[in-house]
Amino acid sequence: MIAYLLPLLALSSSAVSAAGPQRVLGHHDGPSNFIHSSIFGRKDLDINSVPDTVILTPLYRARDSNGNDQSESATFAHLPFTDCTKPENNGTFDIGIVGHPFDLGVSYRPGARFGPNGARLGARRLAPAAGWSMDHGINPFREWATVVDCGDIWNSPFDKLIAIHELENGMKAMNELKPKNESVADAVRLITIGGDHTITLPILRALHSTWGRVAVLHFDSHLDTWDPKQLGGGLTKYSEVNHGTMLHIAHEEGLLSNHSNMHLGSRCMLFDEHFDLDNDLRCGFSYIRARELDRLGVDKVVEQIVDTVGDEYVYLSIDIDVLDPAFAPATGTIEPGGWTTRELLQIINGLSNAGLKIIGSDVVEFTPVYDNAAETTGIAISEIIYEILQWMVHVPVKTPIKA
Ligand SMILES: [Mn+2]
Repeated sequence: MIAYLLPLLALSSSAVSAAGPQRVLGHHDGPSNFIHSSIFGRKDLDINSVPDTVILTPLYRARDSNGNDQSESATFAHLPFTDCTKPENNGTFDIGIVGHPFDLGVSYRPGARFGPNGARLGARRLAPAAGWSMDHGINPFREWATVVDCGDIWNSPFDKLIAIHELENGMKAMNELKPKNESVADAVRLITIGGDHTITLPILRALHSTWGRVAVLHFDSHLDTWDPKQLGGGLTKYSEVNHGTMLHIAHEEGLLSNHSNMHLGSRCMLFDEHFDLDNDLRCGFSYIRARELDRLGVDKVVEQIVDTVGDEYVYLSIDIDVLDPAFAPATGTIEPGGWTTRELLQIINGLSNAGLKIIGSDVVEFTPVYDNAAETTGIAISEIIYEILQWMVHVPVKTPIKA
C-alpha cells in the first residue's frame, strides 16, 4: 500500500512547487490536501452527462468441460429478449420487463442488486406457451400485447447518484419507444424488477413527461416518504437519497398525485409519534395498515383504494417486504406481521377488475441471498409480476391528451 502511494506523493509535491496550486481533473479551487491533489481528487461531475445506457442481456453463462460456450438465454418466463433502449426496436413490443441491479440505497441488508436475475430464476416455471390462468381465463403473454424481457440497465456500483441517473436515462430511452399495438395502447409500459426501492425515483422521473403526476399505490411495510433530514440525518445530498426517502423526494419534485397516493400493508416503526405521519400526509399519502386487512377483508381494501384513486393514472410499486417474512424471507428490511401472497395477489386482481389505469410498476427489495432452498421469495415475485401483467393486459391505457 505504501509503495503504491509513494509515487503519488512525489507527483503531487513536485507539481505544487513547480506551478503553484495544481488543478487536476477539474478540481475545485480551495484548500489543498492530499486527496485534492491526488488522482483521487474530486471531479466536477456534470451528473447529466453520465455515460450512454448499457443493457446487460439476461444470459445464463456456462461453459462445458471442453471450454465451449454453453450460455443460454435466461429471460423472465422464457420471453424473447429485446434491447428496449434501441430505436430500431421501436414498435416491436407493448410491455417490457426490465431489471435494475442497484442496491446502493439500502439501510440494512444489502444484495438487492441481484434481484432481477433472482426473479428470472423464480420465473423459469412460467412460459408463454403455458401461460393460461385459471383465475383470469386469459394467457397474458398471448393477448393483444407483445411482452418482452428488456434485460437490465447497467448502473454504477460505486456512485449512487450517477447510478440513479443511468437508470433514469435507460428508462427514458425505453419509454420513448412506440408500442407495437398502438391501436390498443399508445405507450409502452414497463414492469421493473429491483433493485432496492430507491429505483422508484428514477422511474417516476422518467415516466413523468408521458403521464404527468401519477397516484402511487405503494405496497410496503414501510412508509418510504421519510424526510431526508429524519432518515439519513440530512448530512449530505448523497445520504438523503435512499430507499426510505424516495417518495418524499418524488413528492417534492411534483411527480406524485396531490392526494391519491396510498401505502398498503404498512406496519413499520416510526421515529416519533407525529412527525413521520404528518410528513407522510403532506406528501399526499393515506394508508391501510397490514392489520386492518383482517377487519376489512380484501374486497373492502380494494374498494377503499378505488375510491381514493378514482380515474387517476396509477403507478404500482411493490416492496416485497409487504408480504410476511413467512412468504418472502429474502428481503433487506424485514417486518413481521405482513400479508400473505394470496391476499396480495387478490388485492391486485381486484384493482385490475376495477379498471384502475396502471401505467407502470416495479417489484423491489428482493435480495436472493436470503432466499431459501425452495426459492419461496423468487417464485412469489414471479407470480406477482404475472398478476401485474394480467392487470396491464386487462386495462390498456391511453396517454393524456397534451394541451
Ligand atoms: Mn420500500
